[in-house]
Amino acid sequence: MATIDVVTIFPAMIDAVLSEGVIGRARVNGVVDVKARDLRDYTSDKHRVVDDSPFGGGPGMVLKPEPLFRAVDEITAERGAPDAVVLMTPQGRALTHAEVVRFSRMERLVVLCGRYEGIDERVTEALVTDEISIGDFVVTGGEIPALLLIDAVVRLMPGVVGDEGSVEADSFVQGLLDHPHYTRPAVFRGLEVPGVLTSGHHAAIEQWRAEQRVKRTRERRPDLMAKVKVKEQS
Ligand code: JEW
Repeated sequence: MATIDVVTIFPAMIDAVLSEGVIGRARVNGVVDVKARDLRDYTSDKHRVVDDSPFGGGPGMVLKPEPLFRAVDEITAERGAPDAVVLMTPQGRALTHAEVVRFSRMERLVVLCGRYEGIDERVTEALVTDEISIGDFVVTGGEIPALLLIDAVVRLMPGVVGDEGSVEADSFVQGLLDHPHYTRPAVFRGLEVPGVLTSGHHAAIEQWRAEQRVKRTRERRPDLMAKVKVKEQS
């Protein structure tokens, strides 16, 4: 079974989110063993202190190296050497589908969630293999970024997503955005479903959906449109 060990000062946040839905079911079904580890459990002082002020001065606090080193040492002793130690950080490269695929093929993953201004650089230098960000916006800590990465990674593991969520049909895999979806009733508060979808004409429906995917992608994500064209040329 694949393992993902998450080191955090808020383990309950990780457990709560990853116990629900598709990922919760994958854990129950034995596809992946996700374990949230409380960074404070790896401190050695009475007050379980995980942070300290930065050398050189400045605002905020920095996560101390010792608890993080002890956490990774213990995970390694328990599980074996990890394939990757991922640090969630705004300084990392932005997560992509290709990176998610790479992590999904790993047997043992460790994810470190930062907090405060950051973590002691010696942790990054000695332990971290991948520094990952979820994009160019500000959040309060590494837990939600870690949850987002784990959600994306676990759903690609074999047996997690069935036919109802066909992984191949995904946006970003095909390189185009999805077409619009409608369900009953055919008229809701005077708002009608496009006639082609209720025509029963399957070829026309497929053509309409293909056109909608291209139109949407061109309008909303011209950057993706450029990549699709590159793919067709190569
Ligand atoms: C991320 C780990 C730990 C953000 C994105 N944002 C931000 C930020 C923080 C502290 C100092 C400076 C900027 C908050 N923060 C994190 C943010 C990961 C931490 C503290 C993060 N991906 N990952 N976009």
